[in-house]
Amino acid sequence: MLPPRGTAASLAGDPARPRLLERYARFLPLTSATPRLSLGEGATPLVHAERLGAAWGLPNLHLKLEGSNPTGSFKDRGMVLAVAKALEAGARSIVCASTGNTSASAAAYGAAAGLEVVVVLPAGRIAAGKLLQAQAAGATVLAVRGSFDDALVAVRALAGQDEHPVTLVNSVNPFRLEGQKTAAFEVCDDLGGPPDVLAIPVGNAGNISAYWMGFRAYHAAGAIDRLPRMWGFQAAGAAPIVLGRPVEHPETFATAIRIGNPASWEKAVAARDESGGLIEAVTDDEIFAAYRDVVRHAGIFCEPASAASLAGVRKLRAEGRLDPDATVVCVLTGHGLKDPASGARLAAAAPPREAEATLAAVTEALGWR
Ligand code: AN7
Repeated sequence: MLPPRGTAASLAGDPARPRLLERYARFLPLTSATPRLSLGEGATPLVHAERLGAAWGLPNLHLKLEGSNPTGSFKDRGMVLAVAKALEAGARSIVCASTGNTSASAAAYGAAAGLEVVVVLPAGRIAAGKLLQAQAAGATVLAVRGSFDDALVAVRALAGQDEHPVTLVNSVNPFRLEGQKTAAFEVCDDLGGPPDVLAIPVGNAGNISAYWMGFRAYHAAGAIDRLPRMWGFQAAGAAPIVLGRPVEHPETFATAIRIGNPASWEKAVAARDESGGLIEAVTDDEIFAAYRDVVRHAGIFCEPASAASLAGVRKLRAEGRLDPDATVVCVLTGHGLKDPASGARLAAAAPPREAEATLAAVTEALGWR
């Protein structure tokens, strides 16, 4: 027998790895009635990518590995809080639109909390691993004919009706950004201060807004004495903020950021302007090259959208717009295993060689003799 709805998963007490909600409790809107839900999100690695950085002329290049979260993306930081607050409010159902990762995260945290989960996805445009995650966790998957932007309009309406109360857990839910801002705290804690540049992919524009909230909160609390510049990167075929107008038919192989009308548009522009930063576009070819090179030269397999942050930093460094001594953190937002079809494009360059299982045949196949 399953325990009743609302009994949430939590971490066994390892003081070296506190729950995200407890580690940063003083910065989060928690009450004594908020369940301390956890699947082990947060405390993700910050890796100094020395070989990749040296190749790009950036010796202080660091990668924030958000693919190390429980469902393989940064979405878990915000989802844990959004679902905990939904439980606190007595919700029974949650719903989201998604390009894939939000739905995977909502499905997992909703399952742990015993909630009904409905995910609305643009049909045929979700990376295979993400779709499978939502299905495996028992979410109701609704594939709509349209874009992510169309799906978001639909779920906002669904969450606004009274007949079947349902909590919206897209990033228009304020608890999502509150949870996601914890990544900025971790970056500062691990570096011993803020980076000079925080580079991040931009889709619905929630994450860049959340990081900026986090840096400002840490600054206001005296935990850091200056603020980083926020550098956001959109895919060239889905770059509404760069163009200054919505894109009706966004297109990029980085499906996570195939978004034409971001919900957090104004917040992202404010993060850019208040930090003295920028939001620019990178082409699919530039994204693919970074996606390939970060796994080849840093051993980190991220998903294509994540590599937009790297592609942008590489391009701006090559254009002489980034000081070589700068401390740069690129946020790698999701794990490479989520998108096997894109991974197959990397694998195609290195097909397996076949050989009999003998020393002679194996050395021959390797070309070692
Ligand atoms: C890997 O899952 O929008 O700018 O519905 O999955 O905060 O939207 C995902 C976005 C970057 C962009 N990297 O972040 C969704 C969704 C990855 C992502 C982004 C997403 P936002």
